[in-house]
Amino acid sequence: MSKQNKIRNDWSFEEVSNIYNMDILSLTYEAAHIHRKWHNPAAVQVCTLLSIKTGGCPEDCAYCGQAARYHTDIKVKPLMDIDEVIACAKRAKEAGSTRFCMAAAWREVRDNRDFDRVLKMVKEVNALGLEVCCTLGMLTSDQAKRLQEAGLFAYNHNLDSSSDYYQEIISTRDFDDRLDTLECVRRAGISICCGGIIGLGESDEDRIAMLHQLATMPNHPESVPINALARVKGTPLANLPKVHVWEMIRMIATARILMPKAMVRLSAGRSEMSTIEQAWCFLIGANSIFTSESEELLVTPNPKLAEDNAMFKLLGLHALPLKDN
Ligand code: SAM
Ligand code: DTB
Ligand code: SF4
Repeated sequence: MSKQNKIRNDWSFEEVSNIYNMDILSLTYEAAHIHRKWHNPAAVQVCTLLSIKTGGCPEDCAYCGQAARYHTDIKVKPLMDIDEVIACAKRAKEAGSTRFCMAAAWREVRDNRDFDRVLKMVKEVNALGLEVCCTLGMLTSDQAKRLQEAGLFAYNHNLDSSSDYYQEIISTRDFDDRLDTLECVRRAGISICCGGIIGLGESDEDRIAMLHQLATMPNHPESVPINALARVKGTPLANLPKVHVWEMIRMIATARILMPKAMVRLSAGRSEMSTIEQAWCFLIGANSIFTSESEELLVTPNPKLAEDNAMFKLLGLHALPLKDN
């Protein structure tokens, strides 16, 4: 059993690989042990996700149902009104969420009236006492600063995959663009939410490389979402095989061991997982889920609120309460 009592940023590729490749029961035991040392294992943060601008995105991310160039069944929706968003955030808070994440299908933020509207949304959601998170694509340092001043708590911008595999999945931007945005976010003093997706056809080495990159950042991301590919009809990856739950478990457990303090979020993929499978994820270190009123994450299915509440009750979990500030 590792005696990990401190945060490390100097993991070698080989160390990460050795953890990732442990036999599943030893990995489970080790990750569960570390999880219990750093977190209350009964507390799971509930984050509400809202797609504030849906579809019509100019990027070509091969996994994404919102890319304009693929023929998906998704309806394009313009940027939502502030009032609607705030009403949704209030309901989310009442339902036990402590984090509200607004996602826009944009390649990058532009300095226009839409951004001004998003800044107002951030301000108002922050005033509700929720952790407010956005994922809006690429940012400049000035835009990151304006978001921070409006009260943004966290910004989600995933590595998605290894730097090598990234170019197989996206051609309209490169991996370094992702890193540049993350740097702007960090410098603006915003908390970082950064993880990735598995099931894109990548190898185990790609997964290990992505985890290695996250775990060797000078400061670990405070939040690490692990997504299983949600296969969207019409996208180039629609016919790939379903991600097996053991693969999610391996990713989550390794992330938990490498980045003990981070919130590890069991993100896309839950609707295809049983309660027992999700329970295993909570056991080995996942301590957050995404919910949404629409029963869709952004454009793919997600469990119903009532199902999640029943699962929490059955597993003896509770929603992580708001921190007293
Ligand atoms: N447009 C912004 C961007 O790409 O950064 C924000 C929204 S995007 C939906 C946020 C993240 O969701 C992506 O980086 C990706 O990791 C994840 N994601 C998108 N589509 C997915 C899918 N079909 N299955 C699993 N994860 C997905
Ligand atoms: C993240 O890593 N996962 C969430 C959140 N960040 C924005 C979104 C997942 C999207 C899943 C597919 C969809 O519904 O479009
Ligand atoms: Fe656009 Fe984001 Fe989807 Fe890529 S993942 S196509 S940037 S919405």
